[in-house]
Amino acid sequence: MDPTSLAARGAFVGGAWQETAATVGDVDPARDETLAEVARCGAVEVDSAVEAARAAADEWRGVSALDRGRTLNELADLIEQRSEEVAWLVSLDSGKPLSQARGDVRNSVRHFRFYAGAVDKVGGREIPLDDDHVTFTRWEPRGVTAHITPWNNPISIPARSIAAALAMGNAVVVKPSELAPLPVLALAELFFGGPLPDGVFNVVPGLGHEAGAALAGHPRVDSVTFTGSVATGAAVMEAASRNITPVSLELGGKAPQVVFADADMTAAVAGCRFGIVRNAGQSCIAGTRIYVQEQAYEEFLDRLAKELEAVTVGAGTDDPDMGPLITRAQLERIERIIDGVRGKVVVGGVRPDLPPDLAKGFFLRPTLVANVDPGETVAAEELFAPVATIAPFTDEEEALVLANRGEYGLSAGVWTGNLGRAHRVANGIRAGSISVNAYPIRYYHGPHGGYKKSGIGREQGLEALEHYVEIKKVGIRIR
Ligand code: TXE
Repeated sequence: MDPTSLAARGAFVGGAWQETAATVGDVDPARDETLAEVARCGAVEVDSAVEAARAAADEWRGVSALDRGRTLNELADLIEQRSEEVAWLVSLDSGKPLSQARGDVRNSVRHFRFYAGAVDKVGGREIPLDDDHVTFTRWEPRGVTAHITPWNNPISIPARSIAAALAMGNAVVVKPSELAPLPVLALAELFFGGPLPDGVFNVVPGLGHEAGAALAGHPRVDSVTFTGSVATGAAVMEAASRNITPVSLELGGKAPQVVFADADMTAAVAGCRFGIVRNAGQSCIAGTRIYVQEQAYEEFLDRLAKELEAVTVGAGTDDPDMGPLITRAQLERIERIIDGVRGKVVVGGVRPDLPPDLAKGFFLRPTLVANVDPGETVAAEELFAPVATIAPFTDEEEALVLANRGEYGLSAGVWTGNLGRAHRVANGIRAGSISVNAYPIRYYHGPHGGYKKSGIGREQGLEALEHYVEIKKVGIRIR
C-alpha cells in the first residue's frame, strides 16, 4: 500500500471514500519528511460519519451473533492476507521497528478472532427471583461507538476496540492520530467492499482539537473509547459528559520494575532493557522506573548500562532494536529534561550517529539516569521516550512504597525467585497489569487498563465488552 495514494482517498464514510478540502501532512519520524497529505476532517465530516454509522447500526445489530462472529473472522482474514504490507506501513508511519510492527498486526488479527469467537458466548444472565417471575438481562448494542486512537500502536490499539464494538453489534467511527493515521486508513482499504454493511465502519482522520473534539462531544455518539494522554483524556471525558456519553479511557503510565536480589538477574536485565527500548519507550506500559534491591544494585546497573549501550538505533523499516521518537517537539522536550539531570546520566542522553539520510530523524540513544529525586520530572512524569530512572531499595515494604508512588497505575514488573513475594508484591501494587519475571506479559485476551490517572474501564478481553452494550433488565410475570 503506497502512503500517498492511500492518503489521497480521503475519509471513509458510509462505505465510500470521500475527499476533504483540507489535508494534514503526515511526517516520517525517521527522516522528518512528509510521507503523505491526509484528510483533515472537521465537524461536518464527523457529523456525516456519525449519521452514516447511525443509519447502518440497525442493520448490523439485526445480524445474528453467529454471523457477526463469521464476519469478524473474515475481517481478520483480510488483515492477515496483507499483514506484511500493513506492518511495513505501521513501521514507516510510527517509526517502530518492523518486527514490532509485525507483532502489532498479528495482535490486531488476534483481537478480531478473539471477539469473533466470543460473540456467541457472552450476554445477559437469568436473575433468580421466585417461581412467579422470569427475570433476565439482555446485552444490547449501544449503537454508534467512537474510537479516538493514538499513534504509538496505530493498528493494534484501534483494532482491539473496533473488534469489540463490532462484535457487540455497534457501528463505529474511528479518529486515528494525525501523527500516524495510515494504518487505520489501511484497515478501511482492506474492509472496503468487504462483508460489513456500508456505514458500519467509518474513518475520519484529522486533528485532535477538530475531528477528535467533534467526535467526543457528538450528541449522537453512544460511547467513546480513547487512548492517549491524561490531559486529552480529561478533555474527551468533559466533552462526552455534556451528552452523558460513557467513556473508556486508557491513559498513560510510568511503570515500575521492581527487581529483588533473589531474581534471575539475566532475565531481569533483559526484561528491563526491553521495557525501555521497545517502541523507543513510546508505550503506556514502558518500564521506566527501575528499583533494584540494594545488594544487587551495582551489578544490575552495570549490566543494564552495557545492554543499553549495545542497542542499535535506526529507521523502523530497517528493523533495528529501536526507532525514532514520533516528533521533533517530543525529542526536544526529552532533551531538555535530560539536560536538567545531565550529571546523573549513566548511559545515553544523546542523539545517535546515523547515516546522512537519517540525520534529520527524531532519534535518541536509550538513556538511564541514576540518583534522581523521585519527584523530579524524569522520574515522575510519563516521558514516552527510551529514558528510565534507576534507584536502590532495601526491602519489600520500601519497594511497594516506591512502586506505588505517583499518579499512574497501568502496569508494573516484578522480578523475584520467591513465589510468595511475587504474589504479595503483585497484590500490593496499584496497577491494572502486573508481569512477574518477564516484561511485559501481554495477552490480547486479558483486560488492559489502569488504576488512578491511568484511566477508566478496561480494553481487551471479555471485560471490555460491557462498554459496548446497554444492559437491559426484563421481568416477566408467569403466574
Ligand atoms: O496524545 P493525545 P499525543 C501520551 C504520551 C505522549 C502524550 C502526547 O505521554 O507523549 O500522550 O501524545 C486525539 N479531543 N500518550 O499528543 O493528545 C489525537 O488527535 C479529542 C499515551 O499523541 O492524547 C489522537 O488521535 N481528541 C498513550 C489522540 O487524541 C483529541 C498513547 C491521542 O492524542 C483531542 C499516546 C481533543 N481535544 C500518547 N486532542 C497511551 N496511553 O498509550 C487530541 N486528540
